[in-house]
Amino acid sequence: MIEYKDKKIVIIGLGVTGISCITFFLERGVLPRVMDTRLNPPNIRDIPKYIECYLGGFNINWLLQSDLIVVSPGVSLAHIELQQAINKGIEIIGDIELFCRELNSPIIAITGSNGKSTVTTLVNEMAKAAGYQVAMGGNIGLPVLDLLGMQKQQLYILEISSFQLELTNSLQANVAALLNISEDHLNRYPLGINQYRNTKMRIYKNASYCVINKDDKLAIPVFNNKQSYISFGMHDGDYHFINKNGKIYIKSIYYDQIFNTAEMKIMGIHNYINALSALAIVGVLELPYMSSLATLVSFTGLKHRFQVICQHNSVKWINDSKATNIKSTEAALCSLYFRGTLWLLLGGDSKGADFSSLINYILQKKIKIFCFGQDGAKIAALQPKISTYTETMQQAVNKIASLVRPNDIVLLSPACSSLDQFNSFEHRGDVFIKLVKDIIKN
Ligand code: UMA
Ligand code: ADP
Repeated sequence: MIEYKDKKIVIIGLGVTGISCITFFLERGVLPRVMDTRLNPPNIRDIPKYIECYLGGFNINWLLQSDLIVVSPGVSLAHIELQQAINKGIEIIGDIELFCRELNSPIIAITGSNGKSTVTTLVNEMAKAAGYQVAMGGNIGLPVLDLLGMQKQQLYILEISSFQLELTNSLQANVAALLNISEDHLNRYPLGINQYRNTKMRIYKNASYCVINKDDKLAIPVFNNKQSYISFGMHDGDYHFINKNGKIYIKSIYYDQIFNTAEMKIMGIHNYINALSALAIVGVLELPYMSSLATLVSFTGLKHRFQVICQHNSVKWINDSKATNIKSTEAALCSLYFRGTLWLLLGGDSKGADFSSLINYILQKKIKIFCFGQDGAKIAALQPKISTYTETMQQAVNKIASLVRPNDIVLLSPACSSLDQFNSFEHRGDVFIKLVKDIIKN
């Protein structure tokens, strides 16, 4: 455990991470200074009056006078003021690093471009079903430092984003998994996908067991000779699929049983792959296999991930607001069979992604797109014949409602971050659900 007393500490960002960091230091008798580049950050009223706050930018003097800077994941290290602090040799870390320095219990660490929250939750449920006392946190929503305030657990299951990995050096996961790599967050990684990939790879550094995706070359690490690995993949890998009588079964090289994916409530090949990776992760812990398979059957999925809201007048409305990059939207499109027209809502902050491949895929299918938000016009301009631009998602939904016919599907799977017009992907999904409910009431 590290002693922080007598250190000058600055916390940047007043979101949930910043608040958890303030609590962490106050509990250790340290009074941090905090700053946020927004003039009116959401949690400002929760900050005790005796804590010095600087709002609306960076206070370079505070930064350069500090011994340690704790940065929230949403804040890029590329800011010139943070670069100045790095050049002066001041240590800059994130909340996961603080957590790892405090904890000496086993950690399962999960990252990837897509499927993190689904797999993290599945692993958590499987471990609980097997009788483990577990805690789950990280990028999934509950800041990891909040887990320290709870009763000590046998196992910590952490979802970790690339932003958090950038600020973490001491993670020594017992089991680490990089589920997949596809283009995302390129606005934060100006050198391209390799810069993003290298950040994600940090999850494997010092891990005892590496769980690897045999289908994704970009996600396979170079191992050191102290590490063991276990794999999953559609056709190859310790956990894989077999096709039998037109059905997809899960097979492990360690067990005789095969498991019919049709027994799962979550749909789509991407979710069957998520099931493979969750089984591979808990395979390292040697959890009872039948109990983990039972969890796969009972798991109903997470809100805002490809969830059918309702079927009304033979039109299906689906909320996939958590699809914040192109690959996740492609996964949704690959999971749908439809006889009528698919109306796809795309848009928001594209984070610098190139939408050409998605639009080419869409062109081959009977899909009409409605684009909204900050990058909506840019996306719609790629194929104007099949695209309509509206300023807001609300306008798009109302237009679509007047056009749908029986057997159509309306899918919100925006391939973009929500923060240009909403507080979060949950907020965007909840607004969509309310709009749909209002439409079917009238
Ligand atoms: N802020 C600045 N300057 C900036 C950016 C942000 O001062 O340039 C301030 C904001 O004004 C705000 C605070 O920082 O007051 C927000 O901090 P934050 O953006 O780091 O967000 P938190 O509320 O602390 O939530 C973070 C993660 N957010 C991001 O990585 C953007 C949450 O993941 C995570 O659940 C939470 O920590 C707990 O670990 C969200 C996310 O979108 C869901 N993650 C990305 C993703 O999944 O794709 C990586
Ligand atoms: P993350 O936490 O990485 O964002 P989620 O499990 O929350 O992952 O899912 C986010 C989005 O990605 C949803 O739209 C979901 O349908 C889709 N998705 C889930 N798993 C995968 C996968 N393995 N490959 C591609 N897309 C996926």
